[in-house]
Amino acid sequence: MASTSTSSTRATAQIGVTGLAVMGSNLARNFARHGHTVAVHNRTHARTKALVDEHGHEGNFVPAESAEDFVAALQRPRRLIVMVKAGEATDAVIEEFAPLLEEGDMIIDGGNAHFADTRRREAALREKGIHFVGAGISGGEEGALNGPSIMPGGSAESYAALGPLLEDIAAKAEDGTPCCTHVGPDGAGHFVKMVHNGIEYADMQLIAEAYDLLRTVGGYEPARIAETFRTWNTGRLDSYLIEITAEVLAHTDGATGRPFVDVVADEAEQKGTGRWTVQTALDLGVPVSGIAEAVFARSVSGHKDLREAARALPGPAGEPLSPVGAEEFAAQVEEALYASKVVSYAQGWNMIAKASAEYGWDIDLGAMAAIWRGGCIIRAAFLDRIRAAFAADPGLPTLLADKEFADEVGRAQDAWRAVVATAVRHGVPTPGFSAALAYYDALRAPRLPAALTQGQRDFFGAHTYRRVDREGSFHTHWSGDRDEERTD
Ligand code: 2AM
Repeated sequence: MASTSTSSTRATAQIGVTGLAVMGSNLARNFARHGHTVAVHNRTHARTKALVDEHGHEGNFVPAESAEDFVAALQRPRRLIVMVKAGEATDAVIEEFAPLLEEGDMIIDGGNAHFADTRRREAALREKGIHFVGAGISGGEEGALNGPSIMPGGSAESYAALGPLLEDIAAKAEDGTPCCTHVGPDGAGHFVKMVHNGIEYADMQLIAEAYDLLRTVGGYEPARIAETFRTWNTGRLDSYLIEITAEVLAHTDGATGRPFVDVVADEAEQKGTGRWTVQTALDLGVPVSGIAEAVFARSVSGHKDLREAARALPGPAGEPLSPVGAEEFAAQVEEALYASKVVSYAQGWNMIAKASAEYGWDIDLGAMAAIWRGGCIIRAAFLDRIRAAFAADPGLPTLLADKEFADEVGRAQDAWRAVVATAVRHGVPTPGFSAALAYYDALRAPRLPAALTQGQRDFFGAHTYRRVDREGSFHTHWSGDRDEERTD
């Protein structure tokens, strides 16, 4: 039951949550429902009061009006979760609480912080002996309450004291294991959360393209497409995003009686984690074309002015397929969707591997798949197979090199090519499917035209090239005798 806090508050709470908007409140309730005593605090006390008034019966809450009371309510080492809007608010809260904490205490940032901010905050607090844990939390409001996927970074020492509590409230995978693990030092947790969101963007874009093709080329109505997705959801595409897609497509708008999807403005918005993923991938030099195309596709949709200006451009006169042809086509789209999905996950995992090496995080790649099996937005049956692929070979250079995935994608390639070709013929934009297929073809190509690119670079900028038959760097005297010189 809720008790009233005073400045002589006894330290009874195992965990504290400050920032009690929906995510923070739900996380606090999740801890309380699991039998933990939770200190709760919010800049505006009314929110704290509302939480305890409405949900006090769910467990033990210790409401605190002042920062001092909040800190005093926490058992040591103190575990203080911050659930405020990422950015300046996080720094403001850290500034407020850090002076009240002691060595060994922990500040856990459960917001969607940029991993570079988390690295900065972790380093600054480490100097004061305070652990700073950037924890990615996925699953939205519902997940926060009933079991999210949690990706904590920070020191191993902090995880020893914090991990069991987080694992307690995290989602559980089908085999019962918690969807929470220590990802790695400093910003590793927020980094993988960012990539999780990037993969989510790619998944959503691929699903949207599948819908567009079924509708525009296949001639299916939204309700029929919902049925198709429901069927796909019983197979290898079994996932939360496919499941909710079917729900959205089956929904009829109450006001007009039209399919809901037809009354929504077709301009996709974004909060920024997809963009961060692509910006970071560019810095790391990792090709995440599936995620990039997804971010750009949202951007294109939002450019009303450009779309308006281009509306009169001619397109092909593609007729919808016959009913029999449409069914065959739908089966091909399932294959294209699956193969493209494997590619975008392969790219996401490459990005995690590269960052892990770059920052010395030593991330267990299979464990990331394991903790995304439940709770989070990209949860899917298929993640257990990614876990298994890395368990079989922790040094796997790409998911596409795993025998099972390689066989499956190889079997899908004819359908995949047919779908992309059909999309092009009908003038349906499929940047996700197309980019994934181009990546697949680029990786398997025995020779790439990059050799020509190198020649051009050497021609205009003397940038030099390497040869296939000899060691060293070379430059050709393009403007003179065209003799070759070794430059290293
Ligand atoms: P509030 O209720 O006092 O506005 C989401 O906005 C949550 O973050 C809310 O709980 C909000 O508190 C809190 N928040 C936003 N900015 C903050 C800041 N600078 N300091 C403390 N809490 C903040």
